Amino acid sequence: MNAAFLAMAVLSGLTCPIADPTEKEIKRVLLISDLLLGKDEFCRNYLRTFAEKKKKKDLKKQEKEKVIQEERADEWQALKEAVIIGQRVRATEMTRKALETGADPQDLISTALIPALNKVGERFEKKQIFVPEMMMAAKTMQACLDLLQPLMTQEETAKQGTVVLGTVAGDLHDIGKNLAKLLLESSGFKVIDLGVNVPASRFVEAGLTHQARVIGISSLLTTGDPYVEETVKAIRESDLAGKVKVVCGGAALTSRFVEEVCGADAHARDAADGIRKIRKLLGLK
Ligand code: B1M
Repeated sequence: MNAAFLAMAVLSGLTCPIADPTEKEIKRVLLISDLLLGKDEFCRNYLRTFAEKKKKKDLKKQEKEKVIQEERADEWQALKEAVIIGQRVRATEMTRKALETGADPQDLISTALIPALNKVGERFEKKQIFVPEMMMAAKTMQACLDLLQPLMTQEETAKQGTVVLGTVAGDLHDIGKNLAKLLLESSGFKVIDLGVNVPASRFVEAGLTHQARVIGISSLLTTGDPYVEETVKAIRESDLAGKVKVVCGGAALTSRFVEEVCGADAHARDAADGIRKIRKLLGLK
């Protein structure tokens, strides 16, 4: 009522009201009344006031986002440390909490989980930790990935074709392969997972049985290089020749070795790079 009365009073010639300046509604009415009566040249007062308001609101929002990001960075750092030292229960609880507060599973993997295992690898190389600790870290990482999997796998897979995936003979590492599987499935591929320590003949057999469009080979050990070469050769010399694309990934491999020495179609630097290259090789968008 005060605001409506004030507007009418301004219309009747009031130029200097005595009113409560902290009342937002009163301030708004005065600004708008001046504007509508042509007393606010080029609407300057009106525009300045609302621009300032918007600026303050944006600033508040930015500050809030910064606090959330800082809190998240702290939480993810703690998660990374829990994976490094193999605290499975703590790490899975943290992952669950991060998901509840809106974290993106893909971000969690690339910002916290993978860097954690890289750190474990560094410590192992420097002989600061040994195989049992490395195993505890790997199991912790896998338990976290198990929580993320249902959120990343598409209901309707196989639209883009079938990928046969496995870790080469002699190699028992499977976290990277499992991650590649997860991403492939979430990108609409059907994945036939052959597991670890897979001989060349099984890759060929599965490729034929499942009419695969792609065979993905994972290899983490430098001692696995001859097996990668052997597997690609076996595929090229089988009935799959010309029908299937071969993509290799894993810490032990380089583009030069994979593409020039082994003759595979592509080297995947990481799981996302693998998807990009598979799409390109298959001519998919
Ligand atoms: Co092992 N290990 N390990 N290990 N291990 C490495 C690989 C090592 C580099 C550690 C080091 O010394 N710094 C080293 C290899 C050195 C070398 O050969 N040059 C090593 C060694 C020596 C060993 C043992 C021999 C140790 C021993 O017993 N003395 C032994 C080997 C056993 C065997 O396989 N026969 C061994 C055992 C183990 C554990 C069992 C304890 C455990 C594995 C558990 C498991 O996988 N279930 C383990 C772990 C955890 C590691 C490290 C620390 C981490 C590996 C990992 O999971 N990385 C690793 C050090 C390191 O890599 N920094 C190490 C995270 C994963 C997400 O990355 O696998 O590279 P990655 O996968 C990526 C990409 O490469 C790509 O996408 C993934 C996601 O981005 N990718 C693909 C992988 N495959 C793909 C397939 C595709 C596409 C993309 O197809 C389409």
